[in-house]
Amino acid sequence: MSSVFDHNFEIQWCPGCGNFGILKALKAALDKSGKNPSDVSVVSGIGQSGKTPHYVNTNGFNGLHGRALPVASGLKISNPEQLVIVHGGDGDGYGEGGNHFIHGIRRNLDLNYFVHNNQIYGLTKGQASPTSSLGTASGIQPSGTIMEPINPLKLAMSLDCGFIARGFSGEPAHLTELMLEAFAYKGFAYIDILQPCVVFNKVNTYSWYKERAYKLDSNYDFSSKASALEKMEEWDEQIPLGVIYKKEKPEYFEKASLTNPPKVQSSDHKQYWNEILSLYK
Ligand SMILES: Cc1ncc(C[n+]2csc(CCOP(=O)(O)OP(=O)(O)O)c2C)c(N)n1
Ligand code: SF4
Ligand SMILES: [Mg+2]
Repeated sequence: MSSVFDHNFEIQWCPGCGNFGILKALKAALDKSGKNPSDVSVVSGIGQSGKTPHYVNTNGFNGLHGRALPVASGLKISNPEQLVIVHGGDGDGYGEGGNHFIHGIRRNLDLNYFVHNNQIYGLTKGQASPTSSLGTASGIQPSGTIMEPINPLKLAMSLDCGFIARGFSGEPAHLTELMLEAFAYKGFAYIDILQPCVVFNKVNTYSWYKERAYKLDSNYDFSSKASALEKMEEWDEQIPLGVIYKKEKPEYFEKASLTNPPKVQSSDHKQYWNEILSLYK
């Protein structure tokens, strides 16, 4: 089915890559959101996930490795009406950009942060990433990584992130619903998306995730910190999919207006636009 969010760029991901399921879910969520392409900005860093803005017909920015969140924050502050969606990778978002993940959660702008977690550095040919399991063998660590993986959901929880979810690219319809819930959430909405890399991660495959992944049902209480922490510990035998923790909290603009309105909103910055552009001609 065609979508106004389709883009004609040739897709450079390997056949069977989990990123296709994420792209499908994203376009379906955008279609369902009722937004026009000009109302949406997709921002990324570097990596296979970083290619996402090229494949969707919205405003787009593909910047430096790990630096998507600062760009997206500036964009949102200067244009609060935009729906801003940030795509990162497990290396990009939890390694090189880990600091921005922490402070992005603290700032609590109304951003959507979707991390393509394939537990490997895909673009640079398979080095261990911050979420690679202990012992993951790679070309530069043939006998396996000796670093413990981080649990990104628990990291987000420790910072009291108000929306923490986990999706799976092998379940695009379910992922679409999670993305829509993230769009509707006022504040920093974070989804860690399990994304098989069929070339460099031969352990965490579609079938490995399918054997373990299950969807949280309507009886699950996502407002309970204790239940959320319990779910976030699940991994080796079963992996929960869905909104794991959610709570309302004041987002950036509400907090800012308690003190002073952000400068960028109160000044007529458009008058400087041509002057700034002329510097780059
Ligand atoms: C500051 C910086 N460090 C390292 C690199 C090299 N580099 C490019 S992509 C990448 C790994 C990307 O891994 P991940 O974020 O997990 O994305 P994936 O390709 O797996 O989607 C690295 C290390 C870079 N471009 N910039
Ligand atoms: S190397 Fe892995 S993550 Fe990159 S496009 Fe291929 S399958 Fe996808
Ligand atoms: Mg990766």
